[in-house]
Amino acid sequence: MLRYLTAGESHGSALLAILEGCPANLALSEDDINRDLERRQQGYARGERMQIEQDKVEIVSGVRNGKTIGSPIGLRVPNKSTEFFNKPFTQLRPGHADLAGAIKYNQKDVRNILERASARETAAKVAIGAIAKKLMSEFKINTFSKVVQIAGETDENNWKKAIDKTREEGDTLGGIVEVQVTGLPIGLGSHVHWDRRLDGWIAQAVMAIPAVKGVEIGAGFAVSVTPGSQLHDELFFNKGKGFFRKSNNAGGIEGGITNGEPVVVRAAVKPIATLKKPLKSVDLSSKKATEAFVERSDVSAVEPAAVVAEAAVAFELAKAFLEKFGGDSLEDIIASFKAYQSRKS
Ligand code: EPS
Repeated sequence: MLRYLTAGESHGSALLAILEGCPANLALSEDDINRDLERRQQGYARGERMQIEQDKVEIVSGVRNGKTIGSPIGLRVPNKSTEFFNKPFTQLRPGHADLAGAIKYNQKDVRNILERASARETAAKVAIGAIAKKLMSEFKINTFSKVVQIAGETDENNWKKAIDKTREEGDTLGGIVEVQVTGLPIGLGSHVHWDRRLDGWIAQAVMAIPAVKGVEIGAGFAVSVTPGSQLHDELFFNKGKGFFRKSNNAGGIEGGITNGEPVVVRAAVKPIATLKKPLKSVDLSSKKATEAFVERSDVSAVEPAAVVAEAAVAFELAKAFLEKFGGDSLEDIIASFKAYQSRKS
């Protein structure tokens, strides 16, 4: 089974990730991963931290002579900015993990919660997702993402204006991102049991990205107001194409299984909780009214969230792909995939 763990604090020495279950003989370089790390750092609403960091991965294990060898792949992304690591604070930030985390883990210094709750962790997730994407690209399965809107603005020029204004005001903004995966075979995931449904895996993975408050697949919440006659994607068949549809309201998944259409996932991302113009709050130590803690932050996490959601979805699809066609080497998987393709139609 494909699985991963991440470790590391936002201002600690580095972020770490281990990917276990990746087959042998996949060509993999640090550049394959660095491309996505660089994309995650981009964004008009990014703040000062991204001027400091230049995220670059070190592949510590699992790759030899440019190819995976089947052993766990260890990754390390060093942090350049570590100066806040020893700066304690107690003025809880509404919207962040501060209060719940400090109570749960019995911490007097909220820094012990902030450091791991920070969306900096998503650099490790993106590194893992880049490997999942590389594996799937061997089978012509490709993953894309985009920003759908920021603060309700669907036009890039308009959302940039909104970001400028919001930066001035010391406020933050949310929005919606979309991920699409093309080239998928019919048959990833399963209808037979709740914890094998692929839409369930995707929803969990995307909802677990910091700041995500809603996940939609295909028509999403619009299914509640669309009659069945307009919602369900009618089936067609011809010899060249095989089975096909003229619409994709199901978002590529029916009965928890890929149906051969692109998988389409959207996520609603809330505004970042650290505001330059702080909200009313309470001090964890004195219990007195205070303003929330202010630290350097971005105006919006929506642009990087698109790249992070892409990684999260790619990982879940690679996991489902290996469950269906899995083998210890890339050659075994290619043989299994070809055999399945040849009996499909
Ligand atoms: C982030 C690094 C962080 C923030 C942001 C994400 O750096 P710093 O806290 O040093 O400015 O820019 O953190 C959050 C959005 C958050 O919720 O904590 C990154 O690398 O993406």
